[in-house]
Amino acid sequence: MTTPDITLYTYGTQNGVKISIILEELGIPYKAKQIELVKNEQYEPWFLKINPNSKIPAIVDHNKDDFPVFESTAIAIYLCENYDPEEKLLPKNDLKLRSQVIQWVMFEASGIAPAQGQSNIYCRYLPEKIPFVINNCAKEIRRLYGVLNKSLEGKEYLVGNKFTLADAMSYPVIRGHAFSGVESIDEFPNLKAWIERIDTRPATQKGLNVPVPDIMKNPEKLEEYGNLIQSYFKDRLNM
Ligand SMILES: N[C@@H](CCC(=O)N[C@@H](CS)C(=O)NCC(=O)O)C(=O)O
Repeated sequence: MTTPDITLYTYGTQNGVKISIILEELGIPYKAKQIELVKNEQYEPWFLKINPNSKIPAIVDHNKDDFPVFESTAIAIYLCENYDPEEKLLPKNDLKLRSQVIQWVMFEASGIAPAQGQSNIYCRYLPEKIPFVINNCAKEIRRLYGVLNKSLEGKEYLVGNKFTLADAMSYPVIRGHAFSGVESIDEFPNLKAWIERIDTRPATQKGLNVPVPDIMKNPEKLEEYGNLIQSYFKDRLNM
C-alpha cells in the first residue's frame, strides 16, 4: 500500500472527531485542517468543491487525484475500503460480519446522531425551552441506548467482540449523552462499561483531540460552537 496522503477538514465536534478517531485507529498519516465554522469558512467556494453540503468532516485523498469525500459515514467506509488491508475496523470478505458492522454504523448515522443533534438544539441552544420537545428527545435517545445496551449484553464491543467501525462511529456521540440532555446512563450498565472500555484506547483518545483539545472538555470551544448554532436560529426565527 502506498503511504496515504490525506487532508482531513474538521472542527473538533462529535462528527469531526469520528474521522480523526478512525484515522488514528487505522494508523494512517494525515493532515488536519480546522475549518473555521464561526467565520463561515464552510461556505467558501473552495470548500464547497470538497463538500457541497458545507459541513465538516470532509477529506481529500491526494493519492487518488485529490478525490474528495464528504459525510462522516461515507468517509469512514472509504477509508476502510482503501486503507484497512488488515480489516482492523471493517471486515472485507466475511460479508455477514461486514453487514453487521455497517448495520450499526447506519444505526448511529440515522438514529443516534440525529436524535442527539436535535436534543442538543432543543435543550441547549434554543432560547425557548419546550418541555414536551425536550422530554420527547430524551425519550428517543433512551430508547436507542436501550437497543445498544441489550446488544452489548455479554459483549465487549458491538460486533464480533472486537473494536470496529461500529464502535468508532458511535462512541464520540454517545459519550456526549449528558450534553444531549441524558445526564445519567446508569440504567444502561453495558453501554456505560462500553464507553469506559473505549475511553482507554490510546488511538481513539488521540483522535478526540483533533484539531483542538477534546471539545467536551474545552468550554471555550464548546461555547464558540454553541454561539454559531444559536446564530442560525436567530436568522431563522428573525430574533
Ligand atoms: N451528516 C453529516 C453531519 C455533519 C455536520 O452536521 N457537521 C456540522 C458539525 S458537527 C457542521 O459542519 N456544521 C456547520 C454548519 O452547519 O454550518 C456527517 O455525518 O458528516
